[in-house]
Amino acid sequence: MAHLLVTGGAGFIGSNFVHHVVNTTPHTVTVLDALTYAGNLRSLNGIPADRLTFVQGDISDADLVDSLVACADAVVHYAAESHNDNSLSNPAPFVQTNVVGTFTLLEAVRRHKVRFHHISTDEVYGDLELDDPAKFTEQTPYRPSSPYSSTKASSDLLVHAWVRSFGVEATISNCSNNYGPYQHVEKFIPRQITNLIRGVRPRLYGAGTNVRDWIHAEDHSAAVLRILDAGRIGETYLIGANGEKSNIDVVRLLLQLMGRAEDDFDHVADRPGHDMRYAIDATKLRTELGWEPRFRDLEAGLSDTVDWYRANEEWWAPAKDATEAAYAAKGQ
Ligand code: NAD
Ligand code: TDX
Repeated sequence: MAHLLVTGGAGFIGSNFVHHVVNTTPHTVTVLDALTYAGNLRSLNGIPADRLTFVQGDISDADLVDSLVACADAVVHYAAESHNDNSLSNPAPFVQTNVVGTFTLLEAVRRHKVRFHHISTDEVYGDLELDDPAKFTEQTPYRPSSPYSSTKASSDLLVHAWVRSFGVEATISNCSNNYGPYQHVEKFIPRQITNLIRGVRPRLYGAGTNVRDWIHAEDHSAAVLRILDAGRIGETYLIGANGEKSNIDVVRLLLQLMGRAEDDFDHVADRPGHDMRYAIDATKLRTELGWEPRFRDLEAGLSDTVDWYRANEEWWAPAKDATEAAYAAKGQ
């Protein structure tokens, strides 16, 4: 049994990870989360009090971080500003949280010699052409496009440097696009599902031919736990489940699952600098650590996700109007 410090554990993927840890291991967890607009304490409902301690605070608060890291056996670092669109309108919090916050955590794990796992994204590798047979591997050069992905790339480079220069015991994972319960309504899939629940047409950026490589958050969590247990220090592992699909096909699938005509959506203004395609080759994770995804059928996974948003309107409704007002102001 171990005690994990999970940063960003009130966010989408962090909260899924905390549920996964509590359900599948004897570990106890402290969540450190600033509860920004993206954090939601209700995402941790149902977790027994003897397994979870919640601390509201900022990962850039060096004294607070030091005191929490001192009591942990391992840190799993999810906290970030995570939305590309927000990083285009206001990049400052992305630099602060994603770069300075990660630096603050690295200094604490260095002082206390605590195992560190850094959660990152496939977006650090830039994008691929639609007709390129290649996928991202651990050897793909960094080429981030947006303020968001460039700050995530910066944080990855800090982790590598702290491993090599100071002997910090860290691993990194770069995962593709996640879907599942507890995802904020600003993101593509929950935005369209909650629009459809409210009778509003889905909004597709540009032509909608951009491809994302979808993985269920539960599969991401299992992979992270596996890397924490058996990953080699200093190594990067790519996480993906062969879930490539164009945005327009995802929207058509959601329309079909929710009983609407498949052309019942609108094209809106494209995202500036919009990455065309992401695709992960997860061979290293599969062969070295024996991880395999459980959710292999995107349609079934999306159907479960639609059911979750239908059953949990009180979770997402408070954020919906403000999120849509901000999109409307940008013509999206
Ligand atoms: P999210 O926006 O849903 O959650 C982020 C959480 O971090 C929120 O609870 C927020 O309150 C917290 N937070 C933000 N700033 C903080 C700060 N300064 N101090 C403490 N807490 C702070 O994000 P997500 O989609 O769950 O992403 C989690 C991590 O996974 C991020 O590091 C992201 O880069 C990475 N990732 C996400 C995806 C994806 O598809 N969403 C894919 C690959 C990697
Ligand atoms: O309304 C929309 N319409 C639309 O067409 C929204 C919100 C998005 N899109 C498009 C843009 C992208 O091509 O859908 C795709 C997915 O968009 P997002 O959900 O914003 O995700 P993305 O930009 O791909 O980044 C996500 O995956 C990688 C996460 O938000 C990141 O945190 C993660 O690192």
